[in-house]
Amino acid sequence: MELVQTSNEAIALEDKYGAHNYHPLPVVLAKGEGVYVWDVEGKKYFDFLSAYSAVNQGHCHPRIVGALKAQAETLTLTSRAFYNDVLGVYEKYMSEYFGFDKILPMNTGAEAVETAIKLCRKWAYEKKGISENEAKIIVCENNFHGRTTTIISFSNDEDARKNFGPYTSGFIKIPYNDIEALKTALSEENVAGFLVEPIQGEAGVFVPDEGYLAEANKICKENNVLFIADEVQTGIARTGELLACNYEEVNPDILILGKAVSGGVYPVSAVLANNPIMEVIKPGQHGSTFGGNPLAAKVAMAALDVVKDEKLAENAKCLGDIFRKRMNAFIETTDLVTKVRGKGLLNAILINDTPESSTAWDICVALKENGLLAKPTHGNIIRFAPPLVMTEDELHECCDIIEKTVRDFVKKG
Ligand code: IF1
Repeated sequence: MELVQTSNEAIALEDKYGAHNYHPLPVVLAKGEGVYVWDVEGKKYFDFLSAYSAVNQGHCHPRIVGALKAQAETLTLTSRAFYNDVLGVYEKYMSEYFGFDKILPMNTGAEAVETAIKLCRKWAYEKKGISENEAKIIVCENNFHGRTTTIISFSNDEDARKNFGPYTSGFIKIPYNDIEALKTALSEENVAGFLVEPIQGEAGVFVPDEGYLAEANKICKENNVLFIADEVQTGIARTGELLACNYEEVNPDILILGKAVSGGVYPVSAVLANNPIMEVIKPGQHGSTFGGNPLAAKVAMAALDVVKDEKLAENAKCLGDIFRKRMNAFIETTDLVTKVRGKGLLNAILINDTPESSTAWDICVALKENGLLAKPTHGNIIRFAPPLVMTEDELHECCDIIEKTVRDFVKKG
């Protein structure tokens, strides 16, 4: 097996042999441990992206890797053609951990979102009595729910959507954080569900008004419409609660999880619902080769034990408050950063330049030089999402790096 010796070699290989579906920051990572990653040349960085909130438990957490290794030497995949001795235990664990009757285990976040859409539609036809093929699901503008053809059908991000048609119909788009718009949409015929991110991550960490989720959930219930929470990015303690929905005591009808369910060690996602909804799925009506495999199940249980045992939600809440306090104080001293927003350790800063400018990107390159990895979301917004195992001292060190980098940064002419 060929080994990469230098970062440039790795970049050249990806450029030559890999599809160009990403534009990564120019850094080649070779090792991760906790809040740190190292590049091929051995330079150490704080990871302030956590693989888009998949590595909440820190890189290569020993308990999660230990669970992976043990199960990998025992039984990795049986398919669902047969039972195995892990899946039922995992299903019970997840149902009790998140407070639902049942789980439908999948692998990626997008697969879980697709599963939730299918579940919602089938429930609408078989329980709500909507005429077949007429079900509508309300979604929000500037959403991000994954990259399958159906999901990008209701995206308004031209990069994610253009030239991937023809598109899937059956979706109503409304502005995010707008209860009146939701009420209007709910008055339309054949509405089956409302799919929403509790905080819009990719859109730039948009935190809705206090009470938005609770009011949205309430009017959905009043209209017999399923409230579907996509907590793929906001879940698993990222925002300072186990689920962002917990801030408003919202119990979604369908909960979508992914990313940090496994601590970034293995692709694991899940859809959770109570029996009146989940029971519309009968044998042979949905599935996946790897969905709920023993390896995924053991890894996920270890990863979720870590969340509880290491009190990651409490830590995220506490460190998030410290982070925003420091950034707000810093913003008073510079005109290059205009705002910080977020909840727990899902935050973003707004750079005082146009979305089309390269300023946010250039700042991220400078942050990299100074030992901290982050990446812009859209244009002039930089997302900051470190692993939730970070200590207060490490967070202050990261804030020092961010502040120094911005202070020293001179906008390119
Ligand atoms: C990319 C960010 C994007 C998600 C929510 C479902 C999914 C995601 C709320 C799908 C995935 C990832 C995808 C990755 C970059 C990252 C991301 F917001 F997290 F930064 F793109 F918007 N629901 N988000 O955030 O989960 O199928 O990827 O497991 O596609 O570039 P997935």
